[in-house]
Amino acid sequence: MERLLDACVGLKLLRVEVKEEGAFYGNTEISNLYLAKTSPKTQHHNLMYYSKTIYLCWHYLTDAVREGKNQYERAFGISSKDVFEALYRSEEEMIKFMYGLNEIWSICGRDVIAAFDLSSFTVIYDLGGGAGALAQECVSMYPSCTVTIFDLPKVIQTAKKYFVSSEEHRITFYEGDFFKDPVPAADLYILARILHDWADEKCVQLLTKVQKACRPGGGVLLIETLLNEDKSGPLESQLYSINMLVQTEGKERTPAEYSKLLTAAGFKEIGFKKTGKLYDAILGRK
Ligand code: SAM
Ligand code: ASE
Repeated sequence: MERLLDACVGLKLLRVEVKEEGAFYGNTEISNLYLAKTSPKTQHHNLMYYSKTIYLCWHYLTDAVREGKNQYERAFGISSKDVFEALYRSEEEMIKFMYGLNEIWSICGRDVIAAFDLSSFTVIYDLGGGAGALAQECVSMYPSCTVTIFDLPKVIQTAKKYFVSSEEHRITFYEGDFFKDPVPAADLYILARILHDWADEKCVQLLTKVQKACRPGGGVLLIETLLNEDKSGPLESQLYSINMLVQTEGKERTPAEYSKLLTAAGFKEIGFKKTGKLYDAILGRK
């Protein structure tokens, strides 16, 4: 126990005070903020997801590099072709994924929603909006908008049951598959951590559908972690890109790569905003 506690001091997760009676350990400020389960900025579920699911896929990194594909089959014995069928292999796994992904927005949700002035958009769809933390950020920042969370039926049902309060009248839900079903008309479509799940071809397919459904004067807001143009960094984005390799069909991209996808789908006036945190914002106009 002493060695474990001392290593945690080395990691700056704990602090130690050595007295005559013995060593006294306590949380550091950063542990109280991000690790304590009850903190409003807790990353507990996110880290548990890394430890229990993602870590197992990274174990097969050499295979992932050789084959250029995700490692669900080796890590979990799942041979499903569909990425989200594998990610949602049980209801429990789906809920853990949704909790984990939602938590980061308590740290950088405000930054990505405030990166561009979105006040002219009233009807907003959050495609693949999951547990709804960004939708909540949006309605609290822009008083005249409504946000519809568009996601797979079982995700929407879970979002309603565990995540979004029914008191929040400016958030509504839409059950669908954004590759197969029609996308309703709106002023703005938010796609947060959607394109990084998919290969270029599927991204253009989805963006083209969104561009066609988009009202005149409307746009699309991508929220992703941006790589430097020469891919020399940032380290977090490079590592997240490997995460996408071992877990999905996608990758993290540079501004030029996102421009190319948006342009191919017919979007114009593409703008980029680096937030200084993990996730950045990209706006394209119809
Ligand atoms: N936007 C959320 C965020 O950034 O926290 C969630 C991002 S998560 C990586 C991808 C989301 O896309 C999941 O909620 C997933 O259920 C949804 N999704 C995946 N395939 C989909 C499809 N074919 N139709 C609709 N939603 C889909
Ligand atoms: C995906 C995002 C993730 C698909 C699988 C994933 C993440 C982990 N596994 O689109 C990222 C979650 N982590 C953070 C810090 O946001």
